[in-house]
Amino acid sequence: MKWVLLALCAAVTLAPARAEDGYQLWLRYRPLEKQTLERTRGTGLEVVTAGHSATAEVTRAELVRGLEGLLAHKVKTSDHVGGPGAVLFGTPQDSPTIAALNLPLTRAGSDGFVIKSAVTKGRKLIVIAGNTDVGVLHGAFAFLRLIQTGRTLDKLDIVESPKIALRMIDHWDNLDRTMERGFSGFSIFNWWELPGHVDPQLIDYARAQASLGINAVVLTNPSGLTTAISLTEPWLKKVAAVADVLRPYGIKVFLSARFSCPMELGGLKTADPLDPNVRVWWKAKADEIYRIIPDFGGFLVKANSEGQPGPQDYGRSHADGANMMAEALQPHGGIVIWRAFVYSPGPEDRVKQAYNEFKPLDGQFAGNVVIQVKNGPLDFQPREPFSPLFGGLEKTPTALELQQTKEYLGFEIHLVYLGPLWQEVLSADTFAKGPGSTVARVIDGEVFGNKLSVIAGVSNIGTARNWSGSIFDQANWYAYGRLAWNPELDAKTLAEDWVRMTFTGNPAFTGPVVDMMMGSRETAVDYMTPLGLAHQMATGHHYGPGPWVNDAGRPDWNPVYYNNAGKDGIGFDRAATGSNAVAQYAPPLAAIFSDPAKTPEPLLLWFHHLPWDYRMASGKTLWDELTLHYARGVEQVAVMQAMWAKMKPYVDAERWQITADFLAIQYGDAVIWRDASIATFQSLSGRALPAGVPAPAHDLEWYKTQKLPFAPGNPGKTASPFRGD
Ligand code: BDP
Repeated sequence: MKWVLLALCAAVTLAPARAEDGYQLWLRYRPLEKQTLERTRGTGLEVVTAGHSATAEVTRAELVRGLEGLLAHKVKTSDHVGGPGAVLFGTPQDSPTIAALNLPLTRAGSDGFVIKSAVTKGRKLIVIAGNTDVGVLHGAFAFLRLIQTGRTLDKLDIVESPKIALRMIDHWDNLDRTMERGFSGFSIFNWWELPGHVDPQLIDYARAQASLGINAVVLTNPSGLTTAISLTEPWLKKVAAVADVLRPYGIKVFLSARFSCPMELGGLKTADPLDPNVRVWWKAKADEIYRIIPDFGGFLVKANSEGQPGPQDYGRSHADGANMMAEALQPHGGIVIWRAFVYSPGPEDRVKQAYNEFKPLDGQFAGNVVIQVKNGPLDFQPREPFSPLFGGLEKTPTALELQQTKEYLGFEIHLVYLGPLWQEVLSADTFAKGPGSTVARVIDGEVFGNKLSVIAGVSNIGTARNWSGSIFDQANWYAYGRLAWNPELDAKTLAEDWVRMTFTGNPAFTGPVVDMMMGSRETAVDYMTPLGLAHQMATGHHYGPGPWVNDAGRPDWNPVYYNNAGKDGIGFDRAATGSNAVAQYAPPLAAIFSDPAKTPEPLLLWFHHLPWDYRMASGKTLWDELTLHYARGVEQVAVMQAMWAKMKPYVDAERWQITADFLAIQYGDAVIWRDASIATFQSLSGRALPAGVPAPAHDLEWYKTQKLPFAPGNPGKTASPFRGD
């Protein structure tokens, strides 16, 4: 017995404390592969700084941790350069050595950095400098990334500054720690224990965010009743404890603000923004917040959308509401981020509503208000055109809202790398001020000369050990952060960097895996909503298909409303013959989108209702093309599975397995998407399937009666974090 016990103990101690489970994200800092290690010999022997701020401390800790891990040697720390091979970091204010180097720091701004190979007193060193400690921290992470991705470290000469001032992550986290549309466990903000205890995971959270240059987070869900409580004093103290952890990493906190707070918290009879008592209430609330959190960022507001209270309840406009809050925050330097995600039942094409409500208010918003617009005019679909509010609002800064949590793209299960989707939006040309007025240049303030520039990503972060629910969803967090820093970066380069840092630099792995990632979004579009179809997800849960769903309670905004399929054809007519949504775009684009022959095929059915026999560019009929897209989507998931099977030797067991399991589920789901969609549309078109498209496994009636995995439930939307209830 004794021996058995001893043997068991030995087995336990021999086993690694934790296998690779994804917790370390892209900051694993595993030793470099041998050849690369050779190239870095003599670098990073000591980490030197004269700075003593909290930010300088975390920068030093990160550099030591990163260099020791990657270069597999001990790293000394010091406040002066003691020998060759040092990494010196800091600001010119703190370090005379850095000041003497005359670095091009003006180009680094307040958040950016310079990384430069230099020689002082005959010693070679690498300098990471910035105008602020936070800029230096960003530089330190960028430097570690250079090493992690195998770049050469000779003759470094890099100057970077972010193109967008506020690079935010929006948490849709409820105060009970459930997450709206969250698929990665519970909220990492443990409000119950705060402020008495701060979970150390928050430090790793801050490190990960800072490694991307994220500098603002909204901690609370803009939807939902609980947000009023978050503006009470006890809660603000909890928020202050989170802010204290994030501050050294250069991250400010924001909160969602419920418009009716003056009634719910202040006992007022109204929340009318023009009522003097309401204005006084908000001012007092802002003063209180800033007493507790002096560097508070401001409010995110969802008003008069999906049942949320707002100024229209009192016959006032979005501008009246936003400006009232802006007035309260303004003396403290805070801003209001007002969401443009609004729609209400009515005969108007839903995708036109946000533009219709906000365009007439352009010019009426206070200087510290930003209008936050989802990338497309509908709702985070696998594909939709960019929202015409980008380019449409000329006197009001627009913030771009992207969604990392894959509400409409298979939750945490389906492997979909969103880099290409975001790049498509950012590089889309609004033509607002002639060609080249891309969405990226609109939101960074260039096109209209806006002072405020904001980008926001709806978080996919939760308590899941791997943070995002799946390993590959970490890539969406990563790519978002890098694009927020520089919206002109290339999605493929970002995928390559992420793969190298997260797994390995072995080209036998990186090549196929990056290819898989790059194709994965189009694959999902193919099996879910090809050729410009949108919102074919069953009402409510947004996971599986329901192209036939036309539930009586909601006569619009359901899959049938969007596909508009009938015996005559399929698609939503948004040209002048239909809803004329095309007219919300600049004339050159409106002309393209008005004509089916000119509309890019990936957006064809978004803008046009066309007969099943419409001739596509390929010469095939629309029906044949549509069904071939569905079939191709499924085939591509099989290709992804086969490729991943071959990658087993290069990946640790745990991370390989979860990905393989999820791909297998994705395959089954893709088959259901294809078959349910084809069964639905075939019942209307009456056409035969082209060669290469398998007949659906069941008839339409069967799909209609299935409960799982695509039952109308509401995971993530309701209080339950569990799928399918
Ligand atoms: C939709 C989600 C819903 C959100 C809403 C929003 O389905 O849960 O509350 O967006 O952005 O995509 O406010």
